[in-house]
Amino acid sequence: MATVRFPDEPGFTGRFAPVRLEGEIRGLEVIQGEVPESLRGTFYRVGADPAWPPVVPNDFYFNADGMVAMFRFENGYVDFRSRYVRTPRFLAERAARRSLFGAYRNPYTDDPSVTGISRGLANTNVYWHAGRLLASKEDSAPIQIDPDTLETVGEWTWAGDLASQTATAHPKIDPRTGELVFFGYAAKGETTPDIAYYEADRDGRIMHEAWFQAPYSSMIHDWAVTEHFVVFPIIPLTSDLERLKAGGPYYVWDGSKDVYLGVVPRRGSDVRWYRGTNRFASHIMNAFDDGRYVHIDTPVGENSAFPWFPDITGAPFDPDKTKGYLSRWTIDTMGETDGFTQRRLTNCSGEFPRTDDRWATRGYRFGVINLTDVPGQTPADGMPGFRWLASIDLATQAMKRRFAGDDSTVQEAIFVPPRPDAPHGDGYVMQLVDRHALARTDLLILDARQVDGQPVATVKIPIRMPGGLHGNWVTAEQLARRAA
Ligand code: V55
Ligand code: FE
Repeated sequence: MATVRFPDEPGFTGRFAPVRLEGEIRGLEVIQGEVPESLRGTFYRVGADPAWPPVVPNDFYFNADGMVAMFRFENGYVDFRSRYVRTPRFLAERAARRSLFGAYRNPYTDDPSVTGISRGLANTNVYWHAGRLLASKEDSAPIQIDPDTLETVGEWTWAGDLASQTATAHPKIDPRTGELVFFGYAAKGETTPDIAYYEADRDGRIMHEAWFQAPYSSMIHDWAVTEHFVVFPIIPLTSDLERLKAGGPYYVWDGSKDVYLGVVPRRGSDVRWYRGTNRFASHIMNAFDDGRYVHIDTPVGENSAFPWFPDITGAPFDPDKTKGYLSRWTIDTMGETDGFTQRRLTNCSGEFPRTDDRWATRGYRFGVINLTDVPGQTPADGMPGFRWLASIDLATQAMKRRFAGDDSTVQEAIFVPPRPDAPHGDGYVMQLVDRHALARTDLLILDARQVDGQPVATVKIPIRMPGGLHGNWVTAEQLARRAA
């Protein structure tokens, strides 16, 4: 009865088996190269790692507890820590030594003892703003954590000013102003079509709030922010309260619905919807505008890439249709029509696009992305997943690629500028590489101009780090300016 045992399902076995370990290693082993002494700061990332076996069958990692890991770079040393975010949900389940919360974002499947306790898992992103380190998931407010110890401080609602019930895990920081530009969807409760748009100033005070209604309720996982606009992509992973109450999936893929892009002027209160044919997109590499045209770079596929959200027609999941190709959407904000254009930028499918965030919201040239497919190349081990890191020069569309290696897959890469004023393109790309056959993880430090070359350094983490989602670099100077 008291046995802790994870289900014998693909999502919880082999390379996907939970690790659940919290710990510290001072001075990780560097197994290749040298860590530059000039690198001063911390790479924070979060993974979804279930603390307790799920109570529903075929659960998936979006519904698992957030495990934050940090890599602190100091004088050529790399110090590691990992710790679960102490969400109210984590603490309740820890006390009970079992899962009390049920299916993904479905409060109707919870143990009655946890009614009213936040379902947030803080498992999707960990970012820095106004001296605070925040772990976030899009169904709830973020959780502030201590940047040295990873201990949980508590829920952060912008000093109580967050009226939305949710806050995106993909806020953007405007590098010109230091403002945090963010939103909540399902902002009036699960499956509601309400969107709340916020801007917080560089000190973390909410200075702008505006409310909109989407054409239909859907996952709004990422969005675009430019100097003059914000854009909400409505992609038909749709939600429905009656289905949720009946125990159905939170999202289904509806291939009959159009895509909408809701464009709002920065700090504005009016939305204009642009419409396009059915397609899937999730993460945005970057976006920028010239006052009239808004350009958004994002991988675009035919169907949803998430196998655990079923097709509304019952059609089986088709991996070929999920392949996403980095593309540029362009919206004419002064045009007569309500359409937008799409131009494909690569013939390799991939996801987890990032740029150097010093160029977020503005015209930029370089990005990185993880690839699942490269035409003409089939890894000998046949393992699916993200097998390559690629850098792309958007001026020439030239790509540089590095294969992760046998039995290896890659997690999201981040850009690390060597100095605040370094030119665009200079610096490092850091990436965790899962070594499945060895049951460990490598942290690669790459030259951003030559991601296909020999790494600057390879740091060994002697454990697996499953469920990796997003992360960010925080400089030593930022860490020194933490909020009280
Ligand atoms: C995503 C991840 C989530 C989620 C919704 O990658 C979307 C997309 C880790 O949780 O709840
Ligand atoms: Fe994401």
